[in-house]
Amino acid sequence: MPDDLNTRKERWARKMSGKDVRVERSGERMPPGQHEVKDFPVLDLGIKPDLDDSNWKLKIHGEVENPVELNWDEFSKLPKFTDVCDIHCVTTWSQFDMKFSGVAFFTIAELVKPKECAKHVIMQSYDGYTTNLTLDAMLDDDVMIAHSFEGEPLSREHGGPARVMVPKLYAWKSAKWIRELRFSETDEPGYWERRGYSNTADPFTNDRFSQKS
Ligand SMILES: Nc1nc2c(c(=O)[nH]1)N[C@H]1C(S)=C(S)[C@@H](COP(=O)(O)O)O[C@H]1N2
Ligand SMILES: [Mo]
Repeated sequence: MPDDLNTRKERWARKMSGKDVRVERSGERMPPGQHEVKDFPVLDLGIKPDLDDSNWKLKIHGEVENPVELNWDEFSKLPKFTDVCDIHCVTTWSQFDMKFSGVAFFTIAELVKPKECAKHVIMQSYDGYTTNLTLDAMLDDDVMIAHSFEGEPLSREHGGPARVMVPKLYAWKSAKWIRELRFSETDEPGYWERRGYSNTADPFTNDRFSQKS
């Protein structure tokens, strides 16, 4: 199902050229069991961390050659791109044509240089939330650390100053108020993954819950 890394890298390079490019997919646009909304609902654990340019930091570490801790200034200087994506929440709402700008996860990976053994990325947020994905899923060309939505700085309720966006998967994989990205050899289920939600979270295969009984 996923394209090979070179194909994604080529698409990513095109995105970095400055045009707004829609996330590419084929087939039906609305995943099974979803309905369309227009009001960008807010969903989280109820804690909305008070962060701004002065106290936000992003630590990127684990199985990498070059671990870094970026402050806002350093993060802001990384190359950015804009993408238009659809968002699918497991609670059945989907919203189309959401325009986010941010730093591609590809750019982050090139900066820290994952070791050969790195296979998973564990995301940790300022509100205590965690979620996990394979490095392969994170290296899709549309995955970004987003800092703006529709041309405005990302609001606090939607995870500002910066959140992960993984548009092709259910939105619980898109950690708001991102604090740490840890590259790992082994998988580590996050907050919802430990509570029965799917590890892979693909809306198009109705992949909502863990298969384990
Ligand atoms: N830090 C953090 N990120 C989070 C969550 C959370 O509780 N804390 N909730 C997740 C869930 S379940 C969803 S559906 C999306 C919702 O993002 P939104 O509030 O911007 O719509 O954020 C995800 N990221
Ligand atoms: Mo959610």
